[in-house]
Amino acid sequence: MDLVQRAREGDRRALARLITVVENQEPEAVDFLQEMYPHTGKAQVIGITGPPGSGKSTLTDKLVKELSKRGQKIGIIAVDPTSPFTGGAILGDRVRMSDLNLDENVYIRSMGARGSLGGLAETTNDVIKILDACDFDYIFIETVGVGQSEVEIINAADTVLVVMVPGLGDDIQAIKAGILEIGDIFVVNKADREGANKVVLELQMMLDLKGEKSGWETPIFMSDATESKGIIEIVDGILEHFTYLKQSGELWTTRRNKLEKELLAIVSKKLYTQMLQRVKQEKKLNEYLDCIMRKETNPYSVVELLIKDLMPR
Ligand SMILES: Nc1nc2c(ncn2[C@@H]2O[C@H](COP(=O)(O)OP(=O)(O)OP(=O)(O)O)[C@@H](O)[C@H]2O)c(=O)[nH]1
Ligand SMILES: [Mg+2]
Repeated sequence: MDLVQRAREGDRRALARLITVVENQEPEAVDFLQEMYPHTGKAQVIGITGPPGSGKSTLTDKLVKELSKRGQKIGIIAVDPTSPFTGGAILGDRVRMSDLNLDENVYIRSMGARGSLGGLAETTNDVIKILDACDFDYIFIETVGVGQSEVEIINAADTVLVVMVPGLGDDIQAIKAGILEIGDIFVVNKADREGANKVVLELQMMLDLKGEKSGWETPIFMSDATESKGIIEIVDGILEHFTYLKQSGELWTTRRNKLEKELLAIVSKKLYTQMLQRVKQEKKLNEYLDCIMRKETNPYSVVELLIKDLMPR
């Protein structure tokens, strides 16, 4: 039996190996992804984002436990775009989620930025597909929401949950408007701390100001993740959002838009690699280089020549 079949039948070691093959973009990766593709599309992908230390991991841990209790299968992808290694934050996540490792309904995978950040977003997407094809019902992605690549990663989600906390500073306006745009669900965590109600009110005001552009009324929940308070309501909210997406047809249109971007990204990567390969094999390349060195021509003219030679009529 091949790796994909074994992983789909619940073999965790096969699953881990499969993810590694895809992460490292080993030659078999494309074959595996092709084989899995027909089995994708069923899972709800949930992105969890918010400021560092707001309780994303603690909250994810509790939400996942509740879903597992309901008999669901859950995959968790912990992304750390800032760390080229599996550094401190991820280690912390591992510790906090350690008892989830023993839950047979749950699979946890950490990903650090080994290559480019764009590459991280790309492989995250592929890892989502693998988990989806292996019949995980829910896939959680946790990332600190600041830079471009984090936004890209979070774009892979059907439902984006933004975690806020009291005491981020007096001015909640300081929070980038971007986060207001991407959130489908807001959670004010650390509600045991002073100022949680104020954050809820301010968020509500900002959401009202923004106005709803779809039929989904963005809810704001409060939680004390360490004490497991408010968890059931948030889980129900997450499920409700997926139902909304399916019933309104929004799931189809947004996934189709994402597919278009993904397809174009694959095409451009492939074209780029192939064209560059051909440039490198160009017999006249050395000759051109010498000519440029002797100032008989310049890089800009040579680029034009190279591209002209490569482009099929
Ligand atoms: N008082 C209180 N503390 C909390 C709550 N939720 C999480 N914490 C604590 O806040 C700290 C950070 O929690 P994490 O879950 O690691 O936060 P995070 O957002 O995943 O952090 P990074 O991944 O490092 O950005 C930990 O010490 C938690 O125990 C809460 O509801 N109330
Ligand atoms: Mg975390």
